[in-house]
Amino acid sequence: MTTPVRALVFDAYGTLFDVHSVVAECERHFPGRGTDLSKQWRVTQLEYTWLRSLMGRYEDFEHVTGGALAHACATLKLPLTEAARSALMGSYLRLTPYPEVPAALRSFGGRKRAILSNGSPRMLEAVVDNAHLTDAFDAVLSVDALRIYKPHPSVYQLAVDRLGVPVSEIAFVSSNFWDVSGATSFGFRTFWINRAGNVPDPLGFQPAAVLTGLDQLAAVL
Ligand code: LAC
Repeated sequence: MTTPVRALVFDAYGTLFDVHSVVAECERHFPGRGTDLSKQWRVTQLEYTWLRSLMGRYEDFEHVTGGALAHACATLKLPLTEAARSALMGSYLRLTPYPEVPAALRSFGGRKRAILSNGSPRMLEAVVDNAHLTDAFDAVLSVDALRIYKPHPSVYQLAVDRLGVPVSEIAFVSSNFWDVSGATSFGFRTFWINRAGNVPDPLGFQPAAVLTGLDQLAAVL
């Protein structure tokens, strides 16, 4: 018999909130290039989290996200004015949740629910509050307390420590396969929300289940 799941821990960006909801704002400043910029921005943002963690040179996610935006624009030869920079960074605080997310978060009975994210506390508070989801979580946990990014094992341990629930009773949910890999390696039971039909990375770790939306999770716990 599998151990019951007493707590659910969710990744934020790309899992609950659509990072590509910035496309419209990107498009407003750089017509025809919104999708390219959004993709390049996200990929660079993640690379910088890994680089900074490996170098032991933590700067918070807002700093990383701003640097990634500047580099993505330079790479794509898009002139980034201060006004565009400010508007695009602001749009990151208002990312929209995926459509099924608000109702799904309320379908898990009495289980604890937490966010565990690379986001800075300020960014997470803003995005959760803007989506009217503050009441949907028992805790919003940021790597900022540790000054290192996912998938360092200490980040996943933070959820165990803060929730006071054993590793074996926590389900970790992410759309980012590298995050699923890190969480599985750490010891969590993991669920991959693969909305985009992505190919799993061959890192040697498999989730307990692959779902195409958060609304499918309650049925498999
Ligand atoms: C997060 C990034 C990894 O929310 O999406 O932690």
